[in-house]
Amino acid sequence: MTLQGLEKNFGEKIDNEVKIEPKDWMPDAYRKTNIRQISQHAHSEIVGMLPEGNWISRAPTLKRKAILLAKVQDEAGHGLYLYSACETLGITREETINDLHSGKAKYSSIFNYPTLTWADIGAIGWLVDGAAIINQVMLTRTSYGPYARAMVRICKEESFHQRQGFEILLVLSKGSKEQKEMCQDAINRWWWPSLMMFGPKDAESTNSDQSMKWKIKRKSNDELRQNFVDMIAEQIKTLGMKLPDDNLKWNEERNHYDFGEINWEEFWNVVKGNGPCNKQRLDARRKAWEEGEWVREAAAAYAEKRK
Ligand code: BYC
Repeated sequence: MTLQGLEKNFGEKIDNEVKIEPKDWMPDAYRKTNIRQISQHAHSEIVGMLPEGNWISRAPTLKRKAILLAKVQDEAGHGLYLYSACETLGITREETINDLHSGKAKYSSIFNYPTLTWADIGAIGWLVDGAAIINQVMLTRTSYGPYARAMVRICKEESFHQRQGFEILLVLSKGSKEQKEMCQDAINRWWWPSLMMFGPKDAESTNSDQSMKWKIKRKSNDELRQNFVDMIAEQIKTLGMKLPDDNLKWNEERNHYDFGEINWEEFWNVVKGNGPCNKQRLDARRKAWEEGEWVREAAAAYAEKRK
């Protein structure tokens, strides 16, 4: 088939909501965009294990520890589904991981902030997983088949994560004066970085237009951010806490909450590698990779022996 014919076929599949599968012809740029986004997503899942993993040994009860352990393991699983989806596009897992370690590939800005108290674990579950769900429910309908299917399972697990985070904060919000303060303080610190998870404003988003045409993305960064604000502004009422934004107000005409301006300088600073924990996070991932070499070797030798 001619290149023109292949492009026409591809375009028709996108128009008719037929998923693109690994062996289908696809434009090079479509493949590259998916590799970029899926690998960044995979990296975010495994780097995201670090701030929460930091609290496994200090969870306040055995039950809390067991729940947190399960959640952090879920994130590793999400990373695995996504690295596998990425491999179907013709890049090896090693290449993808090397790009993370060399600093070439990005991962979500949110994981470059520290977890200072137990309430941060609640705030991450509620706000960070909450933001992730809003973004990922959209991605269950993304046009690349393996990515869409990975998202279905991930979203189910994220819903549980969000509820466990909210429940941690609910308990703290009904506790002692110190616990209430801890809860409010965690919300204050995680609110704005959570809004940044959706990426730059639409006007400054370099990839959105093309990704929307290819139906990789179905909603813009600002649309998803607004959905998130509308959801959280209601949920926080149950906690009896406040979001740290004096401009947050229901807008009758728009049928949405208005909210204040994000500190974009801070966002880009973190994305460029200068956030509070960027160095610590990458160092931890590189160390884990080096120390896990014998496990990879043993697994490969075992697989070879069973052939
Ligand atoms: N942080 O053109 P734009 C989780 C980059 S993990 C860092 O709008 P796009 C969880 C962007 O990559 C949640 N960089 O980009 C895990 C681009 O740079 P490049 C992770 C960001 O791709 C453990 C540039 O800025 N979720 O759920 O159209 C525990 C311009 O942006 C960020 C995903 O990864 C950021 N926040 O849209 C708990 C979802 N935002 O690549 C929870 C999948 C933007 O051109 N990803 N950049 O050099 C997406 O949906 C999209 O990639 C984004 C950005 C909406 C994030």
